[in-house]
Amino acid sequence: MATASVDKQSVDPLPGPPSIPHLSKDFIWGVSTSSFQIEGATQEDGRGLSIWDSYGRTGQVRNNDTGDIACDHYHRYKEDVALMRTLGIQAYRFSVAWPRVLPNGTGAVNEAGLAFYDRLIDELLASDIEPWLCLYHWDLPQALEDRGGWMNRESVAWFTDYATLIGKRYGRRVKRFATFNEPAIFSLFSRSFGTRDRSADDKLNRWIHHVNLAHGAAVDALRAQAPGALIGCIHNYQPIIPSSASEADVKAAALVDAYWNQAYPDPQYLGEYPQAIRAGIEPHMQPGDLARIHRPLDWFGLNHYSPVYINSDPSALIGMGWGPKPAEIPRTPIDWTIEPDAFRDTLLTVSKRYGLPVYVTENGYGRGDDEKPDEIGAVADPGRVDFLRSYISALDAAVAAGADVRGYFVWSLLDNFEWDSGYSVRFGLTYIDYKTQRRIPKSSFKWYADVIRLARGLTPAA
Ligand code: GCO
Repeated sequence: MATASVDKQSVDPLPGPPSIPHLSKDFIWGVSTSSFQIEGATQEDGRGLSIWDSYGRTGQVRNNDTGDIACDHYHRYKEDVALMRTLGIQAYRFSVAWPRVLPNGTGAVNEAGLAFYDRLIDELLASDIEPWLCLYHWDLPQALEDRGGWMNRESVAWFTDYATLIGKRYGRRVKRFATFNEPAIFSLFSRSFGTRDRSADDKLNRWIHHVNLAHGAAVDALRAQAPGALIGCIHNYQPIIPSSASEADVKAAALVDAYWNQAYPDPQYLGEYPQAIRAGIEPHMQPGDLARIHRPLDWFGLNHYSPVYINSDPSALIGMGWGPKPAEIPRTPIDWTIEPDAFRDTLLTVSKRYGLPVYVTENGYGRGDDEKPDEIGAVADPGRVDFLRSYISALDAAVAAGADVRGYFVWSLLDNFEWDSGYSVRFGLTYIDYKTQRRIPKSSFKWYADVIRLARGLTPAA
């Protein structure tokens, strides 16, 4: 039986840098965050409610955690940008909270909300860090959910207005935009993925199509407002592995692959839905829709953690269940398998399939509540360092084998609100003491700073 690896709290010497002879000097190193997971200030300066504010009040998030304070980044963004400067990153990926700038999702604009992102963007630019702005990292305005959310085709128009506002306001200073973060994940999971409600399948198809249309329309809106901007979408693309060689498991895995990995990037980048889901999408398709979705893009964003093991469950949504993971594969403390070779293969797959420069917009290592400062106040996380080291080396191997990968962003700069797990799971290079909001860079922070300096031909910090 494999057991979850547990970090020692001692201050062992850090492992050396990864082997990256194939990465060019202008490879982009960064970190990623998202609005709801770090900002807090959910009831300040006119912000409207998001679906995650509502969900947090249903008792379904571990420990009843909410995003009300989170990392208090709304007030501490300067300190957080200073951390980024110390890291030496070239780019910072963040998202805008739609309900902060449009409290009702459409209509009246909240100037105070827009001004927050002005301050953040200006601080980044003054620090020589390129802002990478993602429009949607899951915090849909509750007011729009009340009107049917992504199930309503009007969502395409709502998202277009929002994209226009963002492009107009920030397009002179921001040159990198992503439309959505992991559309497959928020679709599958919020449409009861893995539950027994097969009747939800058609709703899922309708929802997917609307989000794809919203993506295409937002690309056009951003291009109109921010000429010369480089635009992409961010996908959570992982190998989907059948738990056994049985025909039913293999079939279930193939269908999950179509939904999880291809339902979004295929129409967005290639102009067609994967064969396996075409019939399901068809009833929601109107003439010209594929061309509306398939707008020219500049890059592909890949979020990758580990493969997904699937077996068949005919009664569940899209006929899948979570299959057992092979016992011999090592796991992170939150039980995600550590498989850097799968990362290398995925980079090769998406680079070849979509034919655009790939940026790894998320990769990282989660650990539970037992990650805390030791008696001298340091947070040693050798498990995270080993993980990042092996994944960055795998990235180099993918480049050596022909993948066009131009950047890598660690998830995440800070420990933060990890969706259903609340604050009980920590992904940061920086430890957050939620009682005091004190930020403590972990040993992985220093290690990553050294990796970046070495990669750029600079000497490591003392
Ligand atoms: C996702 C999101 C992040 C998560 C991270 C760790 O992939 O689910 O983009 O918001 O926090 O991936 O689970």
